[in-house]
Amino acid sequence: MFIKPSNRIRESEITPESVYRERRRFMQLTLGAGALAAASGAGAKPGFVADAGAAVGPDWLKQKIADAEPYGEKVTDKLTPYEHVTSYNNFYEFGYDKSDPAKHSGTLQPHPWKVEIAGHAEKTGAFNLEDLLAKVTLRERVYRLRCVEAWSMVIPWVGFELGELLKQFKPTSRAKYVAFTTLLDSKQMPEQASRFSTIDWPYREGLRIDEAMNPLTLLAVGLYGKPLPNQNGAPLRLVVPWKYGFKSIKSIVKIEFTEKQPGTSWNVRAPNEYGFYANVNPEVDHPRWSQASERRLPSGLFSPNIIDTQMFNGYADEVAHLYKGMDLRKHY
Ligand SMILES: Nc1nc2c(c(=O)[nH]1)N[C@H]1C(S)=C(S)[C@@H](COP(=O)(O)O)O[C@H]1N2
Ligand SMILES: [Mo]
Repeated sequence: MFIKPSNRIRESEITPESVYRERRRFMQLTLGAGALAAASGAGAKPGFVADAGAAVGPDWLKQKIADAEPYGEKVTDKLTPYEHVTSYNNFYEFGYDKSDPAKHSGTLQPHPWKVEIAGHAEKTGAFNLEDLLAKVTLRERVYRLRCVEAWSMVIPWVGFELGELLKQFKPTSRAKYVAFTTLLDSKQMPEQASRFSTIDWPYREGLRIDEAMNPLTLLAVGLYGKPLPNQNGAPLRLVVPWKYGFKSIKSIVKIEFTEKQPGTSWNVRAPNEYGFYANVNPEVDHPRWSQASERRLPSGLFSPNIIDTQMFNGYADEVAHLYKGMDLRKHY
């Protein structure tokens, strides 16, 4: 199928500076696509895992993602190249090394996909991904992603505001939190069958309802203008850019409105190390390492690219009000 290029910028909105940035961004997108082609073709670079099956999806989804227009964030950070975003991952359902998800996630079958909406809402049920996406606006949004392990990336996601979806189900006044669950299926996610697993599967995450409704909170279906590769959480994953990466749960099959704070995988496993809130905070260290700085990828032995970590990962203007009066040392 022919995927028509989208009209990514309106003439009326542009200034010379934004024209430049837009063009540069578009070139980066094109480079990303080139890297993908190289990786899946015969001439894949040695040392780079050819992510077989990465960024494939049905035509309707490819078209929708290609048509998504930029939201227009003022993120000036350099984008992390596609091959790093898709080969350096945390997705423990496929193994514990950063390279495992790209190598082993070919067993995941992201299409077709259903998501169950449950709990305290007027409307609940199981919905096809395609039907859910028919009612939302996809945008490209460039966000920093800061892992609790003190590395970070800058990723051009394609997704929609979680709040836009949640409102359609009319949550009741008892809906104080939103809980998310990843697929549970050891045939598709082999590490779930391992006797040495550190996590009680399925992977779970949660947000307070006001965090879930914040316009920054995204459900992503793509990156670099293409459907999400399996290793990045195909076909649907959360992105909460002011929180540590483990909150951004992948391959979601269930979204539930709850009255009580839900259990979340890392918090349940090591509550003294990983909090429910997990807001990026350079002043509150992890018990075993500092959170004051981070390694921005790509980073190498001779150019480690260490930068200061920002409060709320640089999104304080948008989200600090959510935590007014809270002790962020206690609620880490
Ligand atoms: N289901 C699931 N979601 C997950 C994880 C995981 O192991 N399983 N890892 C988390 C962590 S620790 C991070 S840093 C991000 C990494 O996302 P990325 O690989 O797309 O960069 O995914 C998060 N979502
Ligand atoms: Mo992480």
